Amino acid sequence: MNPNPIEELRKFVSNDDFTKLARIDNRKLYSFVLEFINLCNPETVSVYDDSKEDIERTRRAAIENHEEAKLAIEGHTIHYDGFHDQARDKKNTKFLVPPGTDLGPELNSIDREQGLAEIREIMSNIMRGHHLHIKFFSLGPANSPFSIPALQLTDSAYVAHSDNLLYRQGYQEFLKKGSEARFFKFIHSQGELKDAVLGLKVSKNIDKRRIFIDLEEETVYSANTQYGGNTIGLKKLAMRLAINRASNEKWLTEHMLVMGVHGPDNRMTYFTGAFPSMCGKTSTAMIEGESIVGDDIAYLKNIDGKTRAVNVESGVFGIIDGINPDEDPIQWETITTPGDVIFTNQLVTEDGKVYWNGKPGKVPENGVNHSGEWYPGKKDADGNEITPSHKNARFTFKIDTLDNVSKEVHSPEGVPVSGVIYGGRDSDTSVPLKVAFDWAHGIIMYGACLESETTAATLGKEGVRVFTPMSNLDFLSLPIGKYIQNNLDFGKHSTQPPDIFAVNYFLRDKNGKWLNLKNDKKVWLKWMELRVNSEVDGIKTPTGLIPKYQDLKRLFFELFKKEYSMEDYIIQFTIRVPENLAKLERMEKIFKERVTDVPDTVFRHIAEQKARLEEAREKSGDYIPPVKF
Ligand code: SPV
Ligand code: MN
Repeated sequence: MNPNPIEELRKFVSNDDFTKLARIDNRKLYSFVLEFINLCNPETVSVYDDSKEDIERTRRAAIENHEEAKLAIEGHTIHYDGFHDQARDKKNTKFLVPPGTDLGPELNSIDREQGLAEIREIMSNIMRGHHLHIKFFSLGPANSPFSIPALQLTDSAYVAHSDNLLYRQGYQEFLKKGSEARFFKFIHSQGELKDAVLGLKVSKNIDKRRIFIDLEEETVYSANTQYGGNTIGLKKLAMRLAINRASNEKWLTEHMLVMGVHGPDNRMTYFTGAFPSMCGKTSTAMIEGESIVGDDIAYLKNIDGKTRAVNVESGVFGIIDGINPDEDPIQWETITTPGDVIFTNQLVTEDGKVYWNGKPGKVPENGVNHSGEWYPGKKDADGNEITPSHKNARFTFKIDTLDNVSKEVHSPEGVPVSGVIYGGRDSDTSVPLKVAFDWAHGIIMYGACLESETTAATLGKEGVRVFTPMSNLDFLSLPIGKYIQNNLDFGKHSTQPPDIFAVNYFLRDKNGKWLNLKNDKKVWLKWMELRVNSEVDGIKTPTGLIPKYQDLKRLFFELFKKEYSMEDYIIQFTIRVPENLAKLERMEKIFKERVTDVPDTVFRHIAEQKARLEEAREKSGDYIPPVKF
């Protein structure tokens, strides 16, 4: 270690920036920054504090550095990721594990020394000719027992700009905490660049794309990529570090929305909800009429016996596909009015307008997108049609710009959690809505046994049913069995653990027809709100309690003036015994073969659910309508 790292840093930065660094009393920070300046060899370096000027400086840099181009609407910009860099790269995302550590077969890992050598070689001189941005953030609200300080080093002004929209500034937190700060560290480089459209540049050496996570040092390395899920340190990279830290400290880091649902007489009830990517998490969190606290990542703690949650973020990196003013009025408003919004991987026409798949209006005849010059019918090298925008094309904006943001969004104490929701993409098994018998039943049957069909949010084939406990498998940094045990234990430390619900927005009939409309989830949320306040009963089925027809009928009418028919209720809420049994078989096999340290109660709950289903089948057959229970 350099004996005097702060003095050494003087050579690389302006006087002002030097002062910013030196005011933070943290030698570990100086050493980290110096180490990576020496390794990556940037041409210039800037240090940013929380000031408006510095935030504006980053925004300008993204445009001047050809990482974002201005669009017709004031404040809007477009950024492109390379054609093969449009989603999280699971294959090249690895944990660096010391000898003797085994994260289990489902988690991707590499020997720590070997991984460090590989990433150091890739990152050696990687920032030659680039500008390095050094930025300070807080994961979670400032001055909060939940929050974690984080340091981001990146040579991408787009990443830095995204960080500014998505996270709370943390320079003041670093000043305050000084040498006590236990901060996460992120080091990212786009690597060598090549020309794309609109004068923008994209990462060239995709074969050398790596995201390596060092739990021991709480550091994540990301190289030769631009896509936000691979690069924005505080997002999914920090989430993996936080899951590990939470496990050591007995709290939870979850892939969850946080929202307030309005009940009768101005009652506000808070829920968290875990859904895999592209399965309705953001659209649930932003639903009209309710209050959004967060849409992607939550920290949950039991404080004085009460479960509370914060949104780790302060912005939204949301999917744009299909967004329209009728079904998504709140998001539509934000992305069509002037303000600080980054669009990624949409079609841009000559007049500087963006077009995305499913946007109302005519599909433009031409324009540019992530594939270059675009025209209708354009195909990729495998003969697949390239749509105007990528399915995983996104927008980024500050959460405060939403009309329905909760007033608790920055509350340092977080919000009290009354219900936890699990949801996946399931075309044929689970009913649209049910509530667990108790915490352990919910954690195991709805959380740990969650399956979902793959989407464009990760590279690879879509529509394949995969196991994703708590919608969190992509981000787990500890053995799955231990993570499930942590969740089971968490409920024991709450004097009144939240009720656990499962929703399924993707159920289809035998002919493949969707059984629900996108906005039916509004009804499900209202029912959950009543349920946690003991104002509606459920019907006991082998897989949990389901709503009564009368209650849903009333809610559909109150919300939409719609007559919800008994026929619809029956087809949606019929318990599909063969599919449920098949799922339990799959789960048993997965837990036996692919998961280590599975708590015994998991097998017990599976066996009990199986027995309940078999007994019901004896009595009422394979497909059991709710009226039979
Ligand atoms: C997700 O895929 O779950 C996202 C976007 O929220 S990403 O940043 O890619 O993780
Ligand atoms: Mn997510």
